[in-house]
Amino acid sequence: MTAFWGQLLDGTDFASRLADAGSAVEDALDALLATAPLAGEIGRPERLIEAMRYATLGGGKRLRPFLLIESARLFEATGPGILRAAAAVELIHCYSLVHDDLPAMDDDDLRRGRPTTHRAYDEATAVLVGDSLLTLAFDVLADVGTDSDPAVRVALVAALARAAGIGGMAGGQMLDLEAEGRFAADGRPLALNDTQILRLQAMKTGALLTAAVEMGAILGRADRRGRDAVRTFGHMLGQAFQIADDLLDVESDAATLGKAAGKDLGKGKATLVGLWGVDAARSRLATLVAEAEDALAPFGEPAAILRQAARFVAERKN
Ligand code: GRG
Repeated sequence: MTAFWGQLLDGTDFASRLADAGSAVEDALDALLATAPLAGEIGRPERLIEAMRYATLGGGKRLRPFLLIESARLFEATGPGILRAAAAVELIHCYSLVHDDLPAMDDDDLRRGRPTTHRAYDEATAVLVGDSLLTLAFDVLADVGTDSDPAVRVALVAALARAAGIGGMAGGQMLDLEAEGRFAADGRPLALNDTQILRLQAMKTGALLTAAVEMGAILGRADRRGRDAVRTFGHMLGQAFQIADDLLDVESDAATLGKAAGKDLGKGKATLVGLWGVDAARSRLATLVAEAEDALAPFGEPAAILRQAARFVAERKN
């Protein structure tokens, strides 16, 4: 951890800092997904742990862990708990991708440039992979190795639970499925207005990104103002991330994205790009990046890397 932290402090450019965070989190995830059971566990079935590793290791931008690490750094947090919390957020993200790809949800064959977990294994295993990644995330946060202060551990658990559950990601996914018209008598997509789309996306995508920066602030014992400032940043970043994602779905291809492209239109999915058109969505994206950067103004230069993250989110190609 100390070596990693020193490396991170030395890094000057965004890409190398993102890569360093990604490889440190990869190592942390690798250790958490070891085959040997933890104290209190009876056993780790070989097929399940292998599929969990497949779903988690060796892919993805690791954006959420990066945000957590950089937020923790902004608030001068130190210690191994930062990487553990970063890994916990990525475990939740990976679970959501595995379940989202299932035939009962988005029914996708490709994720992170390779077969989705239910294609590489089977549906029942993929359901259990998601369940086990979700559970492991909270196990990691609850463990004393994450922070010696139980109040901090509880605050981390609460922030992640609220972001991932009924009022956040899982709830947003429900709204998304409803918007596709799945539960409508005529099966037709619902015509959502922009307020409804923003709410759906804030829950489905924004909540976890916001939790990542908030958890960094919790580890750094930030005061209420600091925590609110990074939450505002996360909220703007989440909107920007989703608009960029929707633009990529329209303008990119599966080879670049590592997942299917053009799906939103095919399903009549409610997106701001669909509602406003590409040009207006692009202009809103630029405004959101500026708003995300503004939210960090009180922190000055130490927040430069998070401001760059907002630009990265808007300009990314996958
Ligand atoms: C199944 C509970 C449940 C929730 C699913 C995350 C999610 C909610 C759905 C994924 C589908 C999707 C494309 C959502 C839009 C934004 C998103 C989360 C994209 C994937 O995140 P990236 O680009 O992925 O950070 P990598 O692979 O880089 O980690």
